Amino acid sequence: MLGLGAAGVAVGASVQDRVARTLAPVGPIGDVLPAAGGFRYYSVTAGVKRHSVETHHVAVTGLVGKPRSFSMADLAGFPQMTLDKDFQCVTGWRVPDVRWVGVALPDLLDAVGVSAQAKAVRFTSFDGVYTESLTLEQARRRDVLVATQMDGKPVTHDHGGPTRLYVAPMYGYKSLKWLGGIELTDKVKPGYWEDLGYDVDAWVGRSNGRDDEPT
Ligand SMILES: Nc1nc2c(c(=O)[nH]1)N[C@H]1C(S)=C(S)[C@@H](COP(=O)(O)O)O[C@H]1N2
Ligand SMILES: [Mo]
Repeated sequence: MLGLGAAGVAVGASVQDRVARTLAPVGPIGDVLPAAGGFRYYSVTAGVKRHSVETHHVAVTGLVGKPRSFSMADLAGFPQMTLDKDFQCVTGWRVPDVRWVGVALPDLLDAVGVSAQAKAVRFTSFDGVYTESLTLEQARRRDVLVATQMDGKPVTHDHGGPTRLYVAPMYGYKSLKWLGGIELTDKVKPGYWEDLGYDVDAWVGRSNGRDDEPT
């Protein structure tokens, strides 16, 4: 493991990034040393179209009282939640202390009214391919955000802007980029990587999911 880490530093981040983009994520491989540098940019699709902040919307549909589509201005009208947290990919890299700002998902859910039959939430990306899921209980955590800012700036296109999901207590693959749709469902529909074998419950470390939830 030390050898791997040292090699990564020696060949330089750019080569390592290219390899990571090509090969990873390949599956949960336990804990390897965090690589030098920050985020990798991951996308399972090529050429994701850009959404402008003027026209972008996040639609909340499914088992809700009143489906609604939220513009960036609508989202800005909600209380804004700030979280300073490490971002960790299951393939081993981690970025310490990233600042995320956005709308706590439970506040959006309350705005549309969740039906009694709803048990889970399905998230869709406007890349047309990537999906994610949470149980309704997980989705009601206040450290699950529809994130609009990252480290003091609007979330960039490459990081999944204008809106990306940020699931603080779970591995990075839960934090779906280019968030376009939030659908309330009667059961969990496993997401893109989960269909390929990743855990549906993606808690980082030994978190039981309740220990450090902010209020
Ligand atoms: N739409 C979409 N969201 C995604 C992914 C992806 O390929 N497509 N990769 C996931 C994984 S595995 C990780 S670790 C993070 C990486 O976020 P970043 O590209 O901003 O570094 O995005 C997650 N969300
Ligand atoms: Mo990841």
